[in-house]
Amino acid sequence: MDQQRVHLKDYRPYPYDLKSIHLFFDIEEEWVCVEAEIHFSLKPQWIGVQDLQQLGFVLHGDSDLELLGLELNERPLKADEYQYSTTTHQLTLPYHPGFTGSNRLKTRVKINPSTNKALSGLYRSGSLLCTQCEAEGFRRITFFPDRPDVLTLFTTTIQACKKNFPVLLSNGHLVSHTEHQKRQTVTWVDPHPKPCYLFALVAGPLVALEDHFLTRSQRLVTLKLYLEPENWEKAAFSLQCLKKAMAWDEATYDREYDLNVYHIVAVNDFNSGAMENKGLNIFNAKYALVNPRTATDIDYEHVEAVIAHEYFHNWSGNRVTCRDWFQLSLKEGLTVFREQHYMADQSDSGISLLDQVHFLRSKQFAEDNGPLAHPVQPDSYLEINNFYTATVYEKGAEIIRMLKNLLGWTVFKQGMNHYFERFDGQAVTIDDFVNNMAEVAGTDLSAFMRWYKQAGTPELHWEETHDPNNQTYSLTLIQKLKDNQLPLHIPVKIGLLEADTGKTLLDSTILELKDFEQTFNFSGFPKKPVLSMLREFSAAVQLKTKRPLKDLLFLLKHDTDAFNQWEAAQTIWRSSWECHLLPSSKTEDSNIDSDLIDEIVLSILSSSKPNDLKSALLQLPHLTELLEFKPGLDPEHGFLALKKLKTSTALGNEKTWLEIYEQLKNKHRYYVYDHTATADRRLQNLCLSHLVRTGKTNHLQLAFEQFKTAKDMHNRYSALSILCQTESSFKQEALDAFYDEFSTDQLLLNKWFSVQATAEVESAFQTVQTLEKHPAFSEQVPNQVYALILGFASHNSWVFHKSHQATYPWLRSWILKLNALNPQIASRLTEPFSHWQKLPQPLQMAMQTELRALAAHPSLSPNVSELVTACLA
Ligand code: HT7
Ligand code: ZN
Repeated sequence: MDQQRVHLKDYRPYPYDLKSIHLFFDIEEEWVCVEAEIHFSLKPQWIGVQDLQQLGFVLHGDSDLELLGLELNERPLKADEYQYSTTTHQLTLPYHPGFTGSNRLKTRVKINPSTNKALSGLYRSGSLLCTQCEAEGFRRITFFPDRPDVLTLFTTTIQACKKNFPVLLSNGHLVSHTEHQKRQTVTWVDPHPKPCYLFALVAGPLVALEDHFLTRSQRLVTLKLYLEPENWEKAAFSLQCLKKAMAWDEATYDREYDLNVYHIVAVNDFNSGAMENKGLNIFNAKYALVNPRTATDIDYEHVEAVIAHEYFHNWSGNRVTCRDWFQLSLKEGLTVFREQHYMADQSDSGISLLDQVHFLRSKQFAEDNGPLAHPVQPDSYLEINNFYTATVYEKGAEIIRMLKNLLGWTVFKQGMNHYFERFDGQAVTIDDFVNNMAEVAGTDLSAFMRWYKQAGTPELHWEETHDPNNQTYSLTLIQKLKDNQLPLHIPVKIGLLEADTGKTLLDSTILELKDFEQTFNFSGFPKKPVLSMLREFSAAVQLKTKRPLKDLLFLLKHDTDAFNQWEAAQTIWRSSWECHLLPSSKTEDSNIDSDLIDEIVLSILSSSKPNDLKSALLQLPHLTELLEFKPGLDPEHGFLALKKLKTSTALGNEKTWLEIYEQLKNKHRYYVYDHTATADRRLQNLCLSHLVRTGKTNHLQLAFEQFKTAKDMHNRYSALSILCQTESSFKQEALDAFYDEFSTDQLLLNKWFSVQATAEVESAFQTVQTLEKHPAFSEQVPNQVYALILGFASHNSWVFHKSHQATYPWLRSWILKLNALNPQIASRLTEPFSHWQKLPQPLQMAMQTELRALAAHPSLSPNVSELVTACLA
């Protein structure tokens, strides 16, 4: 089917009010019959407008719906009383004067969840049936106006065999449960009007862990995490996180939960991370199920963040929702921001900001700088599922953080409260959000609004002058944007330090850059101070002005701002990598020799900084990030230079790495997920990875020992992944042992695939090709495809490009395989081909060949087609 492009400018309000929908699901083994009873009437404001004849009652559907019956106000409709388009799958009831009153449309359709491999709509995951309706999955369940601005009250009745489907869930409160012979029937009522993308249903053999939360207005909420019985021991942490997030949202944003129940279900087959369906979140098991035996610190952190994220959506997304999908960042950017705010509040080391900036720069900046760049609010799309991007999510969150920086927390919070109260129960726009903030703050945010509309990462340059006679320091800030773009409103937080001592001369101050160029003057500076720039990464910009090495070393040592320390360290690592890249040419920073690097490493390790900050400062950039800085560089050269840097860093401080490793190794007797313990483990394993990079057998032995003796998965998996970066015999032994012990655990099996796919060793591609035929691997399980196929193509740049003659066609064949099965996953797999402009020849040409071959494919899904077309444009 030729899917039509959707344009923001074409938005028209929906002419009908939907008072309610009552859904009846009759679940059988091979099919599900869905009956929907919709109460509708023409909105009063449409009565009297001229083209009433064009105001048919339009419902979306899908090719997989088998229409069994259609009744309007109890009367079956004849074939000529409605229109059904076999291309758009829309069902239209032509306008009738009776539509101004109250009407009841009843539809009956049959669907088959077992053949639904796209995992959108109602589908089977093992022995469970579950739904995913965002963005446009509800139309695969029943005919309905599947657009976020159509809100209605949902009642859901489900009937199924008790034995196969002992648990039957939907949104809201359970109001009835009856049993008849082998079948049972339940009815759920959701008292809050919602768009259909928030509808959910789950049926199957699940067990539940239960807890309670008392809201600040004394409402007792029952919390339940439903999971398959074999995962029972992985449930507790998520509920703890949920309670913490609920309390935090009350304390920080005055947001209280609004139902008597909050249900979460963990499923194995899921296209993304989790879904915020009202009162019934559905989670990819990876983001809900952890325990020390099976999960790493990163897994725990992800669970904490995703549980909070989905919970926060209850207000930012569910109570106040989006008018149309062009407003996606209204809920996603805002909710990522709230999640990041929450995560930052969990510890005081500031490390979560560094992880956040690292992710933004490596993922979103790259996206913004390539053929898939798009504004946070795009003007048009072909397939909305392609817009669940780092730009909409992460840049969207950065925009909110900038707004907070500009307004200050107190005013920002007033604005948020006003937004939630004013728009409660409505479907609104990003403009509504920003205008509301401007109104509350009494300020003009029109230039700020451009952040949403202009694609690309702004460049920030600066020039400084010092006049000792007048004792003034002047800073000129310059923003550079794409051609024809208008200047953005950018909050630039700076500090000034005394050059001799590092003492603070000017505390953190926000400079508001609104023009292309602005100069800010500071008086009372007899000597030139050292600038601490863009503190806390106060704006999502690329810092372009190069700093001399002496400034970087100064900031690393003296700046109190963690971002500036980290930025200085990253710049030093990059320069050092460049020196290894061009050993003979004299660069400005050719004095970054290995002795200096060793000194820097030693000074960080022996400083009093917290262990997580030490680890972040000492983390060498990944090859993919470095390649972004050097367009046209052969990845092979980049890889070899990085390898030299890694080896010299490892050897230069071998004794210290070992000492710290030994100190930390036995520091924690039991696994606890807390700030100190995770920081210690981060540094411990960083030391281990350096030790193993020396190539010495005794250090390999250490890693193997850690693998064998660690009681928790974090240290176990860290050792395994370190070993996998080598060709030692320990590697295979460890991999085999891991498989033998954990192959029955879906999540650990994914780790086993991923650790091999991402290992930067010559044999990685052959290994991946062997693993894709492994009996435990299934292309129908998104987590496995992400772990093995995307793990290799997007996180193993060296081998992926090195063996391009084989790997590029291989990726194309995977995209096509998934294209037929699950187009959302297929489009995710296309992403590695979007970086071709950064590559040298002949890699560029080879990637273009694959993109053209994809474009020529006769049955390409809109998902893949949209990305391929953009890449080739
Ligand atoms: N709001 C959710 C988005 C989502 C999704 C989108 C497309 C296809 C499948 C999906 N599953 C979940 C998740 C979130 O951001 O909270
Ligand atoms: Zn979200």
